[in-house]
Amino acid sequence: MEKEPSSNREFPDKVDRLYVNADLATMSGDHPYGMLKDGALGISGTKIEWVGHRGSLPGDFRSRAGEVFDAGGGLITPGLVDCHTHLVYAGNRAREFEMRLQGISYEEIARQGGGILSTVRATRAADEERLYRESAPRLVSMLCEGVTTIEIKSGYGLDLDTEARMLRVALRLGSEYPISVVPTFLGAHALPPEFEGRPDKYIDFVCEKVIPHMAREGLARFVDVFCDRIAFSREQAEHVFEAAKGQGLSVKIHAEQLSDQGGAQLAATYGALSADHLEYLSEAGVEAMAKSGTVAVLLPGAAYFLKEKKVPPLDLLRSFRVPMAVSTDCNPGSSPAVSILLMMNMACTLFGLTTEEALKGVTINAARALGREGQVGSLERGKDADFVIWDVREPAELAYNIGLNRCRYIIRHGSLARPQDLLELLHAQ
Ligand code: DI6
Ligand code: FE
Repeated sequence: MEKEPSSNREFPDKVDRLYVNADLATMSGDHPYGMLKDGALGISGTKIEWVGHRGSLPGDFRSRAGEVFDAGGGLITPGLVDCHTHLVYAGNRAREFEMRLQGISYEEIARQGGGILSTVRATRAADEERLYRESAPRLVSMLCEGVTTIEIKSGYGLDLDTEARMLRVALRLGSEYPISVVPTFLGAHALPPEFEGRPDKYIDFVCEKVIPHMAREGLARFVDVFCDRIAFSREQAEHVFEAAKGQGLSVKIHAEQLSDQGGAQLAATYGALSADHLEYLSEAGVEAMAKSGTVAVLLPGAAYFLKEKKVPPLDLLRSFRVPMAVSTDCNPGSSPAVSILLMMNMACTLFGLTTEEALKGVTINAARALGREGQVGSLERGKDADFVIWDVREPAELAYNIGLNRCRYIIRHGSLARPQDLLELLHAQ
């Protein structure tokens, strides 16, 4: 018999607010979804104080709760975590989409100086205010679907000033909206035109000048590298990881998206929190990730948009017990997606995840990919009061619906908002 999650703790003398009349997908313990039917959730300040069955509340719970909130018979999940985005950029690549529809490949467009470099030109030309204004609507769309933690990468500047500007905009988004932003430096995303033919020189610049600057200024928590045949080699990635390590920053990698370069294996030896994409991941790569506890971040939006036929090696990832996360990869070239719910659906239909794996992938496992599993990703006492009230009966409905957003309330650090409040905040700015 699987154990149901329970609070194992007496109801406290006082909580600020008690949420009742909801099922809780706690995503903790070994019960499917950590499901707690007819649960109750007490918060104090910015933290979860108590999680348990409504039936186990003491008789005088009403006088011990500052407020009792009726969740209307809905479902409460942890706040969703989008652990891989390139949300801050200027312009768009609709024109390249049209080219691809005419048969020109993503790699060919990149080789012709389009692709990532066309977004680099637009982003370099945008000042901080414009970058902020172009990025905020994407962020708010995500918030409206219950995302309360988001990772945002740089990588469309490829020079010190623009990379720093992107990360400042990412942090500003996190201070103006109710969302926790985790900034990642992705200087090794593409080779900027001024370093054409000299990739090693660019990597030296990233390692010697830019990474120390980002670390000093507190602009990045992680360092990421795009390791593939149209980007950087394993050796170059290793150089970047050494520099990150020297600054005390953890690493991540875009690996095995278009070909198998052994990038995930390399990243695992550096204790990477995650390796992302992974369609071409080998068994040796899976084994190395299992050993280092590296999370596999699956990005079905990119596979869909690029019409990639190869799927990540799900059976191997499962049998080696590598935690799997799911994310939007929100970016203008390969995944112009802001819907984490749609990504859950695609992870199931395109990659073969179960609906429970999909929800784990955007909660506890995504939190792990950001080293935040102690704070967010599940409904447990002591964690941040970040959760979502959905107007659904079954957690499977979240991955099942296509384009239907049943999010009613978003609670982040204890403060409650409705999707319409967040849209109003956007339009008031
Ligand atoms: N992999 C991706 O899918 C994106 N970046 C990366 O390293 C693509 C980014 C773009 O095309 O703008
Ligand atoms: Fe990406």
